[in-house]
Amino acid sequence: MSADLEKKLRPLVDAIQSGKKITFFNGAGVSTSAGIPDFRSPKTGLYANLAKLDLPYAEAVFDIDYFRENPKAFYTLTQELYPGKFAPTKFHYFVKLVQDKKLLKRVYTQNIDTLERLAGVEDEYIVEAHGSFARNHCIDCSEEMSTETLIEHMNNKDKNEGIPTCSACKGYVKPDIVFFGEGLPSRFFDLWDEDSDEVEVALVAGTSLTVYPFASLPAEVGKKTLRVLVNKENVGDFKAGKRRSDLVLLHDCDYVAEKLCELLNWKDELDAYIEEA
Ligand code: CNA
Repeated sequence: MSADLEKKLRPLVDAIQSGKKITFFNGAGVSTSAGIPDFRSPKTGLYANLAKLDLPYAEAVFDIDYFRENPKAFYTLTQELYPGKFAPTKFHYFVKLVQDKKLLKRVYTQNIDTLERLAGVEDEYIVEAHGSFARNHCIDCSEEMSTETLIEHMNNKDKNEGIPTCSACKGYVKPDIVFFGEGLPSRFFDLWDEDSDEVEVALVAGTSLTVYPFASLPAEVGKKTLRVLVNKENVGDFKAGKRRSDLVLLHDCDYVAEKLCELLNWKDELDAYIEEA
């Protein structure tokens, strides 16, 4: 490890060793090494690779008004991204290790891939700010559709071109992931009300901090909070509202998780979680 990174990590290592709890704020960058593309990385990001869907603009694939008119783009993409095809990364297992050390406060995640759950992080700690694929509802009458039925509809290309349709009203069915133009789950607001004053260490990882209201969370933590950014580029309030105590680590998420574990003497446990998976 470079001496520079080790020196930069020191305040975080000290905070963890003194028993401070970590609140994670995760984005798509924590899952790219699992093989799930993020949105905005140039060349590899989803938005750079949506040409085949013939969209009027890239974000339309996750826009509720566009979905009402043309659900096919979303379902074409969903075939590639559907949970079950991907395994958690080193970074996800680091979060689980923090939980098992009783040092986890919460994991706010923008991701819809459920990899925090798959790594073994418990429900009570997870806030899926942008929902997940776990449940599905009709966008017209709100009737629920089971995941098994949704997958059956998706796989049956002869019926409605594989687009899941409500048995009650024939409206389109969509997984409960939050689209542009939709509200976030109440759990996000309720828990942030409880947690925002109690964040000791804010570890923000793999996010461009461009989607609100999630993007504003790191700016809302108290002045005594140690804020850490692990990302390939400097973003959001780490750039616009930089605090003197901020740690900005412009590195790969898995790399930082591994180096942190080395400094904490947790490396064997991290490796064991990954081997057992
Ligand atoms: P984004 O806007 O694509 O930004 C990702 C950020 O992560 C960028 O700043 C990258 O530089 C950075 N990055 C990428 N790979 C790594 C890495 N290995 N190590 C460190 N940094 C890395 O994604 P956001 O999460 O900020 O945007 C919010 C959207 C993305 C949410 O609504 C998500 O639902 C949505 N999304 C989720 C997934 C998923 O569930 N895995 C995948 C793609 C998009």
